Amino acid sequence: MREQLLALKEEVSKALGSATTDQELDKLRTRYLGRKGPLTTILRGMKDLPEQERPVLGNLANQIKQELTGLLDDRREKIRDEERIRKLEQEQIDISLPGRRAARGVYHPLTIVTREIIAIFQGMGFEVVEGPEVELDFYNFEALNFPQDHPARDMQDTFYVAEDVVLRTHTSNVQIHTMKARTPPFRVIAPGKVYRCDSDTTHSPMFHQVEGFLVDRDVSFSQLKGVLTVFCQALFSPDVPLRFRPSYFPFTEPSAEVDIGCFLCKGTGCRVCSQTGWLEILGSGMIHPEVFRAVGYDPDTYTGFAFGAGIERIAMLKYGIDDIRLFFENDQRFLQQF
Ligand code: 2NM
Repeated sequence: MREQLLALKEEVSKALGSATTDQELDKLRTRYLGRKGPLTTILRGMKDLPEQERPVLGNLANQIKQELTGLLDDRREKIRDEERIRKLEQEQIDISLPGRRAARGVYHPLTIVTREIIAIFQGMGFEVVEGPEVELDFYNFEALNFPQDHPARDMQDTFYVAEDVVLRTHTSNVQIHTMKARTPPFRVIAPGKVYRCDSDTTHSPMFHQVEGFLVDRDVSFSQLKGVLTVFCQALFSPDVPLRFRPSYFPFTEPSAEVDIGCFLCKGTGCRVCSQTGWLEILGSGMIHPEVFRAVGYDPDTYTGFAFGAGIERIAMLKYGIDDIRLFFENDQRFLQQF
């Protein structure tokens, strides 16, 4: 039995040495040290031994069982260490590899155009002022000399929030706030979001405008022409053809729209300029005396001019974009082009 035990120890030690996985070790444990294994059988056979041999062999058997259990645990530990090292080596990070470049953002075309417009007017001494997009009827219509029954006030054209609260339909509300809060002279531009019930390839229910105005004593129409001429030349080109065409707005008198020569057909007439050879860029005029009265200014003391332009329209003309909705879909293939 002693030889049997020693041979078993030898056999198991060898088998353990060649095991390479946790699962193999589990199998060996069941096979040799389990309830149906040879060691258990030997230990069970102890009772048939002569009395004086029992303690010695019993001791040996228990000692071998302990040794083998220890060996098994050591082997398991070693396999796990090796596995861990193998994994660490496999997962090693090559810090010499070039990194993946972070995607670089670009400015939205409307941001580019808005900033360009702002910079041009800042160059002529205008300051930027912002105002609320949710506005009282007074600031959006009443103070701007829109009659009670003006079609722009129609629910078909204006988003109403309440009976006398609207989403502003132009940024002229900023002019009213500014005039009420300050004393002339001043020159201000108001860029921002505006809202109208309208939606097709050239109209969006939310779009952007920049309006500007200048108030002082003895402001003349030729000063309006000078400022808007400088603006158009800076925005488009120094030799862009310009035309001031009589128009009508409730808040200005006289009023004029500013056209530039169509840069696509050079004035001969095409689809973009509807065969006129001209593109409408700005609305403008001398501030109406009624607007001054509404903000508490004496129209015999103060004079001024104002103007407004749609930023999407200018961006569409500048970049040759034919659908306004492209600005608001945020398709990277579109946005990355500017
Ligand atoms: C335009 C065209 C013409 C305008 C007028 C005023 C105010 F408040 F001073 F009367 N603000 N903006 C104006 C004038 C706006 O946009 C097409």
